[in-house]
Formats: sequence, structure tokens, C-alpha cells
Amino acid sequence: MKLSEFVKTEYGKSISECTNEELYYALLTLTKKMASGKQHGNSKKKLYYISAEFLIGKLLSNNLINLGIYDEVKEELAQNGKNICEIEEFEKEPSLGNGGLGRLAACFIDSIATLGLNGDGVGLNYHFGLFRQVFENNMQTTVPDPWLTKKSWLTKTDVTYDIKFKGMTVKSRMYDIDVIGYNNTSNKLHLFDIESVDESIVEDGINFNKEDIKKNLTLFLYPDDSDEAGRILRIYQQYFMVSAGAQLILDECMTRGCNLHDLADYAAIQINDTHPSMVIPELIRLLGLHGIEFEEAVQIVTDTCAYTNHTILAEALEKWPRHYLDTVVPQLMPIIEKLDAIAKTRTDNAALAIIDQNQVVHMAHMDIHFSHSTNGVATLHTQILKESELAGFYQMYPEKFNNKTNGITFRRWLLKCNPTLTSEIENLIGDGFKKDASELKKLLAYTDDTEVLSKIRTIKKDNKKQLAAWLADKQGIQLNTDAMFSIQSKRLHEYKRQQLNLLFLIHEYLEIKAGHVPATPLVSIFGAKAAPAYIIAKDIIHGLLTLSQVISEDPQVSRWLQLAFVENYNVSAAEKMIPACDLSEQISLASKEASGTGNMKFMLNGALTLGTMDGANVEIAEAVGNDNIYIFGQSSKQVIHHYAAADYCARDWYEADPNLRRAIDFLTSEEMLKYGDEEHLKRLQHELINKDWFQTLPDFNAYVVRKEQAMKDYAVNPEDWSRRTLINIAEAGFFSSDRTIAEYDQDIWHLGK
Ligand code: 26V
Repeated sequence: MKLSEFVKTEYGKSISECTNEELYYALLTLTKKMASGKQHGNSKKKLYYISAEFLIGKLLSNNLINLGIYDEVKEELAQNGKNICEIEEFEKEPSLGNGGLGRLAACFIDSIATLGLNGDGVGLNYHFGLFRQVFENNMQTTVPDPWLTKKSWLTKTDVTYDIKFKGMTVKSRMYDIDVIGYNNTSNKLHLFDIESVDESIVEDGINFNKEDIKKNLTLFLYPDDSDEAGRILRIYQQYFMVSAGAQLILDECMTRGCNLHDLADYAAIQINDTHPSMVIPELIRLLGLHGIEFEEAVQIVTDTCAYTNHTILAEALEKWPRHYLDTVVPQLMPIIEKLDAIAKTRTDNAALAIIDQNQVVHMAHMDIHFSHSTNGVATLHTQILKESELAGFYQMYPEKFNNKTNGITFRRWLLKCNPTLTSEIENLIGDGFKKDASELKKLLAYTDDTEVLSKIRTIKKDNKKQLAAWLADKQGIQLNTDAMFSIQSKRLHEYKRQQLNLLFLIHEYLEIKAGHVPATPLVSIFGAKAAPAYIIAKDIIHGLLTLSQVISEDPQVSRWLQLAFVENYNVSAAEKMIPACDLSEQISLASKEASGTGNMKFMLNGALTLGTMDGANVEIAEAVGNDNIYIFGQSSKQVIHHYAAADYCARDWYEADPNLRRAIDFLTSEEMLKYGDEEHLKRLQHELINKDWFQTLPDFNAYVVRKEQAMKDYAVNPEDWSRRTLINIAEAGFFSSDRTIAEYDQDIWHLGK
């Protein structure tokens, strides 16, 4: 049905007479109608991708693209004097994830639908997604971010399940979001909600009563867990999700003819990090209620479940004091105890226990013992898991370990966010790459075509102008679009080392002040949220915002250097920033970034990477060759060695390198203190000199050298730069999540047709 006909019946008027808001809701309804007519994979075996986060972002444009009607709708709107981008502004972004892990889940369900696989997502319907970030006095403040409107992408279903906690039973209800594939298909994202949730208990900022579970259970994504009430609430959320999910899975499988003894022939469950790990004991419990003996149930569940690990950071691996579980889900504890006992018959290595000597329950350990697959998310990450972090498990179960290098959906991260580049690629190599990303390699035929290279340069320039216009409007910042744009956008974490970039920018500032101007003007752009309880991360944001003000108040410097921090970085902001990037900053401490997926998005959109040999950067470097990427810094082997030997001393580096010392000292200089807060800046400085747990200082010099080289190359030979960006685009095909999902299916899920 055409939009004009639809609005005629819906509102009794023409498109030009409708407000943008009316058009948004009309398109939403129309899209949902179209989705309901699409096919869903219907193989005997079905995948359930269970995840506490699905960072789906806005859906309207993406859905129209996947339905194949985006251009048509845009045209029809334009003919009636309407602009699709303005209409999209009415959509609230569902920020139902923190960062990479949640965004990966969103890319995966897009690919599962696109490949026509029988698979749905299972998660939670948070009423407030990740907080909205607002800058005040050069600091991050946090504000709730509601996304639910009267009409939304959610469809209320009549599926409800009772969820039993200690001392209370609550009712869950399933809401569905259509996941429209780029292939005449549509799958589902099932989000469970608690009927009794109460949004009015949110107090100032993002505070609320953490103990009133019936009212708060699905209120917020990952509530601040710096206190015990927050951590216990997290367990309530996790159990609520997996119990509802497990009941759904068993119901659906039985409807399809499963007798539960053969569950593994009907269901594959992918456990996305440890947040859904309680699905293992919960399924065993439910199978028991259906009369299946414990030992058989353990085997069935092991054959059905697979686990993905997303980090080697010890502090991010979930482990719960057992009394938390006793308090929330006492019915699971006897099962977890029995699983622990089985694990202890398989090994006497105490480090591999599920319940340790201190009565702490290790969720990842339960996953590895009682699922049939454990995968890492990039080659290097999987190798580190096998050799160091999970070496004991790898020796026990070598056959369970496998790698699945992450990917991104090109529908959102090229077709939607970079339409001009997409149509240029289509002009050159046809539209086959939209379904088969490996066809991008055909672009390699054009690397010496000066006309094509010039076109690529123009597209980049236009994207930079668009980003600049957006930022001018949003934050009142004027950017020099003739400059090189370097972008570091990702969650703020010390291991990602935004502080290294900060030290570089201070160094450049001081060099410019001393009369040494860089080879090209540089615009350095950041986007990052810090967890509200993460003090040093917030200090780094403060350092960057303060420096930004120091620079912008100094015309001598800001001709050459600008620092722009995009407020409230989210999926929508990423879609504007990534196409405008020249230099993609992927500078984590080698070994710490499991994969990264932003690195893939920037590459696909024609940025060159400046990065360490970490995560998927390693595979990007292999794909494009050393001439087409800027690699620097310690190797993961060196880093792992330093941790093992405990021989890293930040102060030695601070004292030995005058440039580094000058940059660190500047943090508390008069210039910085004019706009910044002494306590925050001193704490950051102290941390860098006395701790620097993520070894920023040893990589400083190499980073400065490599980045200045990149700036010189960019300035001296723009055509060669464009040639190298084209090689990056051409080699990005491997990083399509369609490829990743095909591998999961082939090696782990075996869904069949
Ligand atoms: C979580 C936490 C929570 C507590 C404080 C410290 C901390 C540090 C890291 C994390 C990350 C949890 C898991 C995660 O989001 N991993 C990301 O997964 C992406 C998708 O696989 C991957 O690209 C990123 O490299 C990885 O960090």
C-alpha cells in the first residue's frame, strides 16, 4: 500500500496536509503491517539469541531499507514537500544496550532475519535505556532516557509467564519487535516486561528505589551496580529474562512436536555473555518439572546451549556471592550446587569450579562446563582465551572452543548511514554487494582510477560538512571541514585509552604554542559515555572537555587543532559520525579489546585505522595490508608478559620522557585549571603517574609518531590517501555480520532449512 493511500484512510488527509509526527506514526504502522506479511524461517530447529542488551537504534529508516521501499517512500514524501530525515527525528532511539555487546546483538538479529534463518532474539523491555548524557561545567551528568511512546515498534502479545522469586511470583508479558530482514523475511525480537512496572518511582536524575522489585524490574538497563541493591536487582532482571525465555522456548518447541528429550534437535540457545547464564539451571529445573531426570536434563541443556565470551577483563566477568542467589532464586541453588559437584568430578583444579572456596558463583565457568560451545569474538581474543584466560578450560574441553570474528550489518552501517557512498559503489560494481558483502572486493579494480578517487574524496568531504552542520546545530561548535577528522567513539574505559588520545592532543597543543604547526589541521572528535560510578572514566571526560575549551578559546591553536566531544553518543550519532571520519582511533591496550566493531564500521565507510594490534584490528590489518593501516604500540604478548611479571612502573616512563612528562603535567596547568576542576584533574594526573593500569605511557611516543605520520600522509598526498581508503572499503566485506552469522550456524547452531 502506498503511503498516500494509507494516510488518506488513517487520517483522512493527504501527505502534504499531515504533520511530520503523523507521518512518522503512519510509516510505523505501515511498516509493521508489511512486516506481518513476511516469511519467518521455519526449519525444525530454531535459534534463540538470548541477550540482556539489544542496542537496536532507531528502526524506521532501517526497516524501510530492508523492506526495499526506502527510496520510493523518500521520493513520495519529497514530492509532497516532506523530508524523511525530519520525520525520523520523531523516533526516539531505543538505547537498550551499553555498547559493543548490545550493538552486536542488534546486528546479529538483522543478519539472522536476512539469511532467512529460523531464529529470534530474547531480551528485556527496559523502559529507560542507557542514560542520556548531558555536559555541564565540562562534566558528564546523567538523565533518564525514555523511549516508549504510545505507538511504538513494540507489539503487545498475549504470551505471559509466571516468574517465581523467593517469596513472590510476578507476571511477565512478552512484547515483540519485528526484525525485518533484507530478503523478504521478518523475525522477532521478544522483549519481556513485568506487568507491575512503575515509571513514576524514578527520582532526580537516574535514581530510583532499587528494592521495590515489582515496580523497578524492567525500569532501567543495567542499573548502577556499585551497591548491593543494584547488584541484586541485576539478578532479578537476569532471572526474569531467562525464566520467561526458557518457558517460551519449551512451549514453542513442544508446539512444534518436540518431546523435550530431543530439545537439542529443536532449539539452539546462544548465551550472549554471562548475563543470561542462569538459563542453564533454569532449563534443567523446568525439564525436571516435565519429568526428565537430572542427569539427562544436564545433557540436553549442554547440547542445546552455547556461550559467547566478550571480554577478558576479570572485573567484567560476572561472579555472584551465593547468598545473592539464595536471596533471589533459591530454587536454582540446589541445581547449581549439583552442577558444581559434577564439574568437580571432572577436574580437581579449584580455579575451574563453579562455586569457589569463598562461596562465590562463577557464571562463565557454569557456561563452559555445561554448554557445548564457547567462542571468542576475534581471532586474537579466542587465542588469548585458549592460552591464558581460560587455558584450564581449553585443556579440559578443546573441542568446545571456537572463534567467531564479529561483524556488523552493512544495511545500517553503509546503506543507511552513507547513501552517497553506497550509490557510488553501486555505480562502480553493481548492487550485488548489498546481498553478498564479499563483492566489495570488485572495488580493487578502481584503486588507480583518479576520477573514482576524486569522487570518494568529494563524498567524504560532503559527509564531513554534514557532520559539522549537525554539530553546529546541536552543540554550537564550528568545525574546520578542511581538516583531517580523527574520531574515537566508543564507551569510555581506561583500557580503550581515550586518555592516550588526550595526552596526544595536549602534546599537539603545546607544540603549536611553541610554533611547530602540524602537517594538516586536525579535528579530533570524541563520543563516549562513562558508567556513572566509574570515577576515572568521568575524570577523562572532564580532561577532554576542559582541553576542548582551552583550545577553542585560543585562536592561534584552533586554526590547527580542534577537539569536539559529541554529547550523548548513541547509535544515531554514530550514523552521522562514522561516514565523516578520516582516521579511526582504535587504540586499546593490546589484548584488552576483545574485538571492537566500531573499527569495522569506520573501515567500511572509508577511514584508515590508527590502532594497536588488538581485537579485530589484527584481522583488519591482515585484510588491508600494512601500508593501508597505521599500527603502533606494544604487542599483546608484551602486555600479557608485563602483567604476569608485574614489572610495569608508570612513574619510570613519566620521568624518562620529557614530552610525556610535559603533557601529563599540563593536566593541572593554569590553562587547564582556568576551565577545569582541580580535584578531577589532579586525580587523573595522579592515576597516570602512579598506576596507569592500562599502560598508556609506554605507547605514547609510538602513538605520536604514527599519528603525525598519518597526518603528513593525509596532507601531502590526498589522492594516495583516497586510494588507501578505497582498499579499506573493498576489504571490509569479511566484517559483514552475515558472514559471522553464517559461521555460527554452520559451526554451532546447525539450523538446517
Ligand atoms: C564490562 C564491564 C562492566 C564492569 C566494569 C568494567 C567492564 C569492562 C568491560 C565490560 C565489557 C563487557 C562485555 C562487552 O561489552 N564486550 C564487548 O563486546 C563487543 C562485542 O563482542 C566487543 O566488540 C568489544 O571488544 C567488547 O569489549
